[in-house]
Amino acid sequence: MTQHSLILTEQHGRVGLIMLNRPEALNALSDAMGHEILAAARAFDADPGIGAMVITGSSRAFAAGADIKEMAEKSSVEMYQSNWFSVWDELARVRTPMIAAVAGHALGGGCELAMIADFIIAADNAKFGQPEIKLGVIPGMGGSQRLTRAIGKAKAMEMVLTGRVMGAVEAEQAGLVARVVPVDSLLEDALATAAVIAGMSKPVAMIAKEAVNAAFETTLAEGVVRERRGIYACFATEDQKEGMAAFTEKRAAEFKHR
Ligand code: CO8
Repeated sequence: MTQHSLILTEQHGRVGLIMLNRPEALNALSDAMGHEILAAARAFDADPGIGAMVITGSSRAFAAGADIKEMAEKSSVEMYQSNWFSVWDELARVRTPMIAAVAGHALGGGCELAMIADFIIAADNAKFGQPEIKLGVIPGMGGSQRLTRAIGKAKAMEMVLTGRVMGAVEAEQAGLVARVVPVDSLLEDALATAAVIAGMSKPVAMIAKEAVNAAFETTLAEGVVRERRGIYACFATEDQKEGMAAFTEKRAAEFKHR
């Protein structure tokens, strides 16, 4: 385990784990914490020995939002000039698959951080919400966009306009989370799921992530073109040859790039 000032990181085989570690503030996401998370994610991304990542908080709070106390007195000009929150755009560009393992509060920036990850596994006590409107602001880390794409306009609009919090079961039914698991087995489950991904070819997993993400950013026709380019690129890897040879030879694939 490596202790940073606001996060902890660990390596579990080929899985990189990032744990938010600011319990006294329910993991409120300060600017410094954002930079630590980005640096850790980039280090795992650049490491060929890491094939997937998990980001998690505590059983009480994944993250209760961006740090309200840090932002409260900021001016609009300061935010513009420092490009406040752009660190989160950089995190969304990390190419290694990332799972958010969410227990407890995932509010405001916490919900947005979970949605920046590639998918969410939620504990049964998870609570998702975009309560910014109660503070006189709106989501600022992509929440109005990612939540709407994840659960549709009706529910997203209701949550963003009222600040209503959604429990884990509703979040799964709405398509915000992939799966709900008991809080005590959340991390184990997320690490096991990440290990499955990390057992695949890393470049192929990156191409797959890029293809699914294209569905959020482009038209269907453009997305299909990107997918097609992605699969042609797979055929340039040794791992495609190995994966298909292993199938024919009725054995497990031994991917080179994992
Ligand atoms: N920021 C800073 N500190 C926080 C935050 C936060 N988001 N959330 C909790 N804390 C702190 C509390 O202030 C408290 O500290 P202290 O003991 O020093 O008073 C400590 O964490 C524990 O919190 P509570 O005592 O409130 O714990 P409860 O169990 O009673 O309540 C809640 C838990 C319901 C989660 C409550 O803490 C809460 O409502 N937190 C705020 C949730 C929220 O509004 N989040 C959205 C924040 S705004 C945002 O994320 C995006 C803003 C976009 C701006 C765009 C700019 C470009």
